[in-house]
Amino acid sequence: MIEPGELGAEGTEGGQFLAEVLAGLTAPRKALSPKWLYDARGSALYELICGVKEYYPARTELAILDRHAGEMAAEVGPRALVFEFGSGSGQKTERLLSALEDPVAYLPVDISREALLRAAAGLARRFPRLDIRPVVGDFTNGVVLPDAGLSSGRRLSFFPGSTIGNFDPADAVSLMSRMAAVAGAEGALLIGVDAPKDAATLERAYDDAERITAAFDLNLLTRMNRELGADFPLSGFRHRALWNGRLSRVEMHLVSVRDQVVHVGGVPISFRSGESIHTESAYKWDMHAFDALAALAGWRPVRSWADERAWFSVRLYLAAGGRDRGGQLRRGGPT
Ligand code: AVI
Repeated sequence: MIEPGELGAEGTEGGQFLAEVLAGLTAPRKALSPKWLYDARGSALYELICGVKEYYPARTELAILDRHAGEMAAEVGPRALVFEFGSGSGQKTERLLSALEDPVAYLPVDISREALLRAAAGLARRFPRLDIRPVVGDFTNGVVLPDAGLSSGRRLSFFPGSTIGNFDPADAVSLMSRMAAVAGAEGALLIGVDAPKDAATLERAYDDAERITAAFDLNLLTRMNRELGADFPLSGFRHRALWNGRLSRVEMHLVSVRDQVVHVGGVPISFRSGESIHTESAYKWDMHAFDALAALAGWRPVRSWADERAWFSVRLYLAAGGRDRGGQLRRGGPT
């Protein structure tokens, strides 16, 4: 098995978790980055969420890939170098790699070492001739890929799962700009984007009846207790999902059920009853608005594939100013 590379000090978790938690919980509106939801148990719970009936994004995107991966691969061309920020379960990557013509390498980057190794091992069994170079690190903080010595066709940034929705718009532009820099002049971006829909469907998707999403959210308290010596009582908080139509996002919150004081790293943090920690936003993007967002990051739309209800789309962009497969400069909008 491939040993994963590590990012430098900038990318290690170390004291960064404590520093971010203290900053987030002493702010006027308590909030934490959703990236901390993904320890080993959090990653495993997220995989379970992808199977619950209320959580439509995962299966809808997989169906789009099943149906259209061949067309996506034809647009990307042969000998692609695929990099993926966040490695997920590898299921969607498997669909893409199977369709691509003679891909040269796959470089997944993930903050969770366990999830990264599991996904990379599965893909290595499935694609024994593919050069797989996993990197443990925080792609929200800057990443240099270990791609020395690799010559390839297009560099393709694969970002499925509507994970882009977990970034505020300005951060989403920064992240897609970073992808554009890594992908280079002939680069491509294939990205999963979830669209706005009725509030009830969205809130159920993030608060399923089996309470798996609640366990995923509450696991952040368990993680802080274990890794930071915090003393959050699990019974003192409940999970809540709400659709914020004004900002076009579903928000996850851990709501304090009473007035209480919790300690993190010896620092007392007071909660009023009903006060919450905002643990995740999942922005739902109108497709035209998303194309405009991607343009700010240097990407021009080429083509997109959606389900019948247009609930979710997988969108292909090329580096603005780059060339299409026929060697011609492309200026048009999406087909
Ligand atoms: C990883 N990400 C795209 C998921 C989402 O839909 O925002 C995380 C998630 N949170 C709750 N359910 C799923």
